[in-house]
Amino acid sequence: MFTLPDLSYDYASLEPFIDAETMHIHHDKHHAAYVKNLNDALAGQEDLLSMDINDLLGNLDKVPEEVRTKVKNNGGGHANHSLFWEIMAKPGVPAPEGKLLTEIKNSFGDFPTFKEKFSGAGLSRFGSGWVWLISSGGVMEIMDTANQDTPVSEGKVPILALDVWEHAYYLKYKNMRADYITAWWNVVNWKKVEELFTKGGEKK
Ligand code: MN3
Repeated sequence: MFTLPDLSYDYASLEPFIDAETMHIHHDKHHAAYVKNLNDALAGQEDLLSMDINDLLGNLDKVPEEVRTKVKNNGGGHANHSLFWEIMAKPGVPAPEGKLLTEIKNSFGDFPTFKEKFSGAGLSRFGSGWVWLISSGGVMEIMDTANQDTPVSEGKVPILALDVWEHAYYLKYKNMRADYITAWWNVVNWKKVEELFTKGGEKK
């Protein structure tokens, strides 16, 4: 069985940038529903239910065809949100430094340019989806995906994730996705991003 992870901070911790009510609905309703639907789709298939979610998404060919789309969508929703909660924290985490900053500079020129490109990808993503900073074996790229599609399915290592579904921001920001993205940078947990970079995304 897949389970909904608790947040490692209070629902109100990301205020004023992301409001507590949005966090409650997003985590307790949306993410919980992805977990429930994923478990329902795989009911009785203990071998699949006991897999690591990222391994499952990287091996969708093991999933019976009749539930594959459901597993891709809801499993993606589970994995994507699990990462999203972790790469956010109470405002005030210092900007990246060290190897992570060096790699961002090597890949995008400088830190402000990286932020601009990442934000731009979030703004231009049509409809629902995600923006990612990928770092696989030292190669950094920004990508965006539709719906709950995840770069993990392509064997890539995401180290930063931004949810641009309307449910992530509509209560507070209405249709102003740009304002949400600008605010979101204040709650990025660069410590966690650095950890993910060091663990799987660093140049070998
Ligand atoms: Mn979401």
